[in-house]
Amino acid sequence: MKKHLLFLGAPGAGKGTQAELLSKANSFLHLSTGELLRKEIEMNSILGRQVKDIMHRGELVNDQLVLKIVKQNLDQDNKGWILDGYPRNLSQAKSLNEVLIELNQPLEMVFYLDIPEEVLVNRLLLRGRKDDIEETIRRRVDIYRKTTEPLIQYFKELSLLEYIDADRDLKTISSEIKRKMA
Ligand code: B4P
Repeated sequence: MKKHLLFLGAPGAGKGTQAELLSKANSFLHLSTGELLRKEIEMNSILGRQVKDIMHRGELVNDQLVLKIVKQNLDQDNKGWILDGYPRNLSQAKSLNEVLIELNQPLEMVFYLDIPEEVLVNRLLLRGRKDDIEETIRRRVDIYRKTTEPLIQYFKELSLLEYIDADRDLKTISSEIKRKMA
């Protein structure tokens, strides 16, 4: 079974939802950069204060800050891990590669969760998190198209990419993911 996994997809594609199910079932570390950054905001830490406005605008947080969080969390003796929401651009993908070489834990599979834009906008409006207002959602999608989407080709060329139709119910999607990583 593959145990070093990554979830890629637009905001609202269900990366967090699927990564949580899978990490619980296998006792893997679920490393969601979005979740870790939101915790820093809740705690009103120095980092939280630095990223609060950026996240509320739907923009990407500085690469160095995110890399620090990833390193702190991956540098542990984990049974396996699932990266959710990281990397989000080519520079983050290259930094990740260097970290994983250092840890001797190569990435084994990337699940690309594909979803039409109108479906994700509706999902996020329904969820109603602080950054789930229409203007911010459109901004997040725009940044995703420009900076994150090129990673699909990047991971395809590394023969790591697995395509998932994410416009289906949760159970159908998670069964397909389990089958592919088995
Ligand atoms: P994230 O926390 O990563 O959140 P996301 O992309 O909005 O959502 P995700 O795809 O995980 O959707 P979810 O499962 O929750 O990022 C938030 C912000 O953090 C970014 O905008 C950025 O500012 C910052 N950030 C994070 N990582 C960064 C990085 N590496 N670099 C720089 N900045 C970074 O699902 C959404 C909703 O859909 C939920 O309500 C869920 O219940 C529902 N849903 C899921 N699957 C469904 C299904 N199959 N059917 C119906 N509903 C479904």
